[in-house]
Amino acid sequence: MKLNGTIIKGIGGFYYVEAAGEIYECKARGVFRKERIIPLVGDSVEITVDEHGKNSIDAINERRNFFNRPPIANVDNLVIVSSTCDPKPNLLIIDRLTAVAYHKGVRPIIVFTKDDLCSASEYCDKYKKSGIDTFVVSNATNQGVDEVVKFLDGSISVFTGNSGVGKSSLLNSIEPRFSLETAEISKKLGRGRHTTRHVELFKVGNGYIADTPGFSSLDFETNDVIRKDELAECFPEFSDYLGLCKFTSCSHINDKGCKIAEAVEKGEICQSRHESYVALYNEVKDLKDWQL
Ligand SMILES: Nc1nc2c(ncn2[C@@H]2O[C@H](COP(=O)(O)OP(=O)(O)OP(=O)(O)O)[C@@H](O)[C@H]2O)c(=O)[nH]1
Ligand SMILES: [Mg+2]
Ligand SMILES: [Zn+2]
Repeated sequence: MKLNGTIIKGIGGFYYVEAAGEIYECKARGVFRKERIIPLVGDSVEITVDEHGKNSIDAINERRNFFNRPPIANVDNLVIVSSTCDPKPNLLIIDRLTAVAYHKGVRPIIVFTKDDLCSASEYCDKYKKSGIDTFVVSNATNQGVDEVVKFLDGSISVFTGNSGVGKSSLLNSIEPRFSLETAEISKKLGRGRHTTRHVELFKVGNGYIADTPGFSSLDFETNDVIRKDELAECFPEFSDYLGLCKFTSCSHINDKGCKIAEAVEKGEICQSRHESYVALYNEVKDLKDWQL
């Protein structure tokens, strides 16, 4: 029997495909390995269901988009989860992820967790001002969780963020029957233990939400490089000023007659957002086309 479905999880060479309301354990056909195509969670696939349970993924439909980190395809919303404390937000990571999302045509959303421990208002204001949909929750009291659920309904959303920020906890707040494993922060290390070990899509309302393993700030790196001339467009709050700078070659760092630098000076653009822009720009400024 042939079916169309969605990969919801991949573990140890097996892929779990939801098709026609059932979940099928499948192996990818050898041809993918030969062509070095790695099926991703979120992939829309054609499968053959075998009487003896030897199901196979026969074809992967074209991806609308995909991320290397976390590895997932066909995403509507990249939900950047960040805790107000334990661990504190890393603004460069948040800003890198929002830029990568815009670059791929995916909507970034920021959710600040642990509002019961430390207030999220300072962070929330910063990102709302920057034109990014931002929510505040507490997984301890469930405050703010309903708004997130409503906002994400009907789409495919992916939770990403450092280890220990509360991605799995938030999914449990959304749907307690998921009972995902969560961790107490390892205070001694100053960062969370990696609790979640694989990417998995969960059905929530009329959409899906993926839990993913967190990363630690230290090993954060991305293959999703944005060229320097495309970077400013990945900061929505820059858009009103783009094209108005004195020089068309403006790098929007501290160039003479730069309208973006002026807007930062006047407090119209958040300074930390501009600092992240400069950091990301400096990472890629010397890369040659062939390195991208
Ligand atoms: N007080 C409080 N604690 C929270 C909140 N959200 C999560 N926690 C705690 O933070 C710790 C880490 O939460 P997890 O949900 O495991 O974090 P994670 O992002 O899934 O981490 P990884 O799976 O390692 O990437 C756990 O001890 C949670 O109980 C919150 O809103 N308030
Ligand atoms: Mg987790
Ligand atoms: Zn400029």
